[in-house]
Amino acid sequence: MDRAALTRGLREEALRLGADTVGFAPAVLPEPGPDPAAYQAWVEKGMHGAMGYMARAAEERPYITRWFPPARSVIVCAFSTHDGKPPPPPDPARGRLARYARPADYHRPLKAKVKELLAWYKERVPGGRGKVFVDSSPVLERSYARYAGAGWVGKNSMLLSRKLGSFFLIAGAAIDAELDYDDPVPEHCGTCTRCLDACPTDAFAAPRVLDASRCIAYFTVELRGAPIPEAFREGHGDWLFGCDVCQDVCPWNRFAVRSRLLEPDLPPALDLEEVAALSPEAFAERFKGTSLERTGLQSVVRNALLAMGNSKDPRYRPALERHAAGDDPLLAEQARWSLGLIDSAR
Ligand code: B12
Repeated sequence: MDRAALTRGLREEALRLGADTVGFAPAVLPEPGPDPAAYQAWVEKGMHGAMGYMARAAEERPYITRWFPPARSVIVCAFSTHDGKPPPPPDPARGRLARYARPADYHRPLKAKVKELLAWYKERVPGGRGKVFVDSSPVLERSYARYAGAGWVGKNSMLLSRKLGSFFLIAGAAIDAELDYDDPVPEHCGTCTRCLDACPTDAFAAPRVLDASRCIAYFTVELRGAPIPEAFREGHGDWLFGCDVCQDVCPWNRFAVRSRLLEPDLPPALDLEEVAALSPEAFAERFKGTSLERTGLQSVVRNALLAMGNSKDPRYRPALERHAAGDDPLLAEQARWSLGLIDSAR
């Protein structure tokens, strides 16, 4: 199969499988671009916080051939996570979930789709090899996605496209054949700084540079077994899992396309009292197969107790007092802090 036919076939197959966008980049870029240096600086400044795995693969991550040496091309697919509805209005009874966390955990379904694409490739190219990545592999996905023309890196560091906005996930594969490559798309943020201005914890060190150690998404999803630092607690508002503030304010997200693949399993916001009262068994049952399951009960309850405090609503006193007197010191400390905030608002 010649290169043009292979490229065309892979594109058609990826779209048939449910990708909203597909693009192709060379595995070894003709010119290095800003990405390896930006990544190195990010790690050296400790912006990865407690995500030790981000620092461990620091030299390898920007170069996909270190992860899969036979790689010649990178196939990048984007899958929308938008349900076509606006964000929920504020409700003191509930804590919000980021959009990507509402469907079933995306790792498995997206990996399955890209594996099907790889199977298509292997059928057409006997002896062809490839390797799938979805989030957790040491691959700098947004960098390859940008070179594959799937979007530009917005000031909020999200990959953004005119077609999809930024509410999409990336999944792809490195393969050992040459393809016809897409051109990167120009940047369309212009003078807009809405995302930088809106971040409640001031997490952007500069446009395109997110200090994860200040980000609500990092605290609520990745920071496990530890308290959320006090300096950032009030900025958290009602986020229970992830955060979409820097995307919700982005004008390009007015054009977000409804997902064809990822239907929400969870509502946009959850009842805080219900979450704070979950037993390990009830948590396992309620959130089985969702992204919340990975983060675990303790973190999700910690986040709910913080959201209760930030609501400053005295209705939460009984739930908070229960945790303040409970035997988990992490949750007890968060509950005491939240009670203090509620008391100070009286
Ligand atoms: C660690 C991680 C996080 C961390 C840190 C995020 C961050 N901004 O670095 C935390 C936990 C905070 C996080 C949060 C979220 N994440 Co996350 N995360 C990752 C992960 C695993 C690695 C990202 C990484 O390498 N960060 C290091 C920084 C330095 O790299 P980078 O942000 O990708 O930026 C590169 C380019 O932008 C490039 N660059 C290009 N041009 C330019 C120009 C200049 C001037 C500069 C300086 C840099 C630059 O520089 C960097 C190096 O290449 C990726 C999956 C993956 N394997 O790549 C998902 C990923 C980035 N996350 C994703 C998502 C969906 C989210 C959230 C939206 C979830 C949520 N709603 O809560 C938030 C968004 C926060 C945000 N504004 O970025 C998606 C993003 C999809 C998209 N449309 O961009 C990814 C790709 C997962 C996936 N497979 O879909 N995430």
